[in-house]
Amino acid sequence: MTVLLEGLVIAHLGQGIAVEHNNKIILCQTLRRLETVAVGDKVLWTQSAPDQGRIEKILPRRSVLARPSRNGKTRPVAANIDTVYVVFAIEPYCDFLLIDQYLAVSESHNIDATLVLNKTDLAQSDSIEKELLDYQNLGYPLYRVSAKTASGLDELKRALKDQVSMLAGQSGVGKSSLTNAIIPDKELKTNTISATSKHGRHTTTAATLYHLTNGGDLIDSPGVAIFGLAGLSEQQLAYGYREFQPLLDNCQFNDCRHLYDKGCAVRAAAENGEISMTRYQRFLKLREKLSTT
Ligand SMILES: Nc1nc2c(ncn2[C@@H]2O[C@H](COP(=O)(O)OP(=O)(O)O)[C@@H](O)[C@H]2O)c(=O)[nH]1
Ligand SMILES: [Mg+2]
Ligand SMILES: [Zn+2]
Repeated sequence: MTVLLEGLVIAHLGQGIAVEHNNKIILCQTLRRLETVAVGDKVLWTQSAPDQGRIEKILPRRSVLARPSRNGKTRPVAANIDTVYVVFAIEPYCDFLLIDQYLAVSESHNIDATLVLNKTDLAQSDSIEKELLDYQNLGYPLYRVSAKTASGLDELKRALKDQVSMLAGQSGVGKSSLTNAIIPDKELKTNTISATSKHGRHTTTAATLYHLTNGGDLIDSPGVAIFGLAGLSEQQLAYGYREFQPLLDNCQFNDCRHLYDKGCAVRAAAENGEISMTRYQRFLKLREKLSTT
């Protein structure tokens, strides 16, 4: 009789999938009929040889982020994420349109989102504070940190405890610096995973799940376009602006685009100051971007 064991997918390797079970890493293959396994997936597997196995089943996911693949399809990359930490900084510059995009994608995938302002050791600008207050009023937590001086990092680490998290943000804001500060033994762990795969190497461009010292997991996924707008519908984008949610039913028409539509409750709320006008204007920009992706 084959015994089904439970495991956690921590990385894709050249020769298979790294599944963690009882603190050991098992190199697994998947059944052909199985849908694509993502890092963070809980799976059932059977042993085929010492430290080798076959994934038989993917257990139900709390959440999943996918990247676009061929033929307009998507490919799951990271599963069971609880919170996305949207990292931004005064330098290169605060891209609030991109921040909104990350927040909207997270919201529409039922993943919590938290803001992380990095590089607080540099001179800050007052002009961004009003935007930040708007986000906080919407219930998004904000952490102010510096990967360089370690300021604020203890608070951030406490927030990462006991959940599965991922960092997101444009290039240059300090995601790698923060990841290295949060996971000081990252290289060692990566090498351990690589050692599992005798033939193929573990590519650092692939998503990898790391356990944090004080509990909780961080999925590191460099260069993966899982926060793109592709795959998001207009309705999902509107829903992704969480302040729109209670208004959406009040629009006069069911198929309201929240543009210049007659009786649009969202536009009205932005015009009379009930919701942030700058957020609404960025929604319109993202909406336009949607139609061209
Ligand atoms: N002044 C300052 N620079 C930082 C900080 N964190 C990262 N950097 C610098 O910002 C640049 C980009 O950092 P990196 O971690 O590679 O960003 P990533 O592209 O988001 O992974 C590097 O030159 C880092 O040294 C910080 O807290 N303060
Ligand atoms: Mg990086
Ligand atoms: Zn509307």
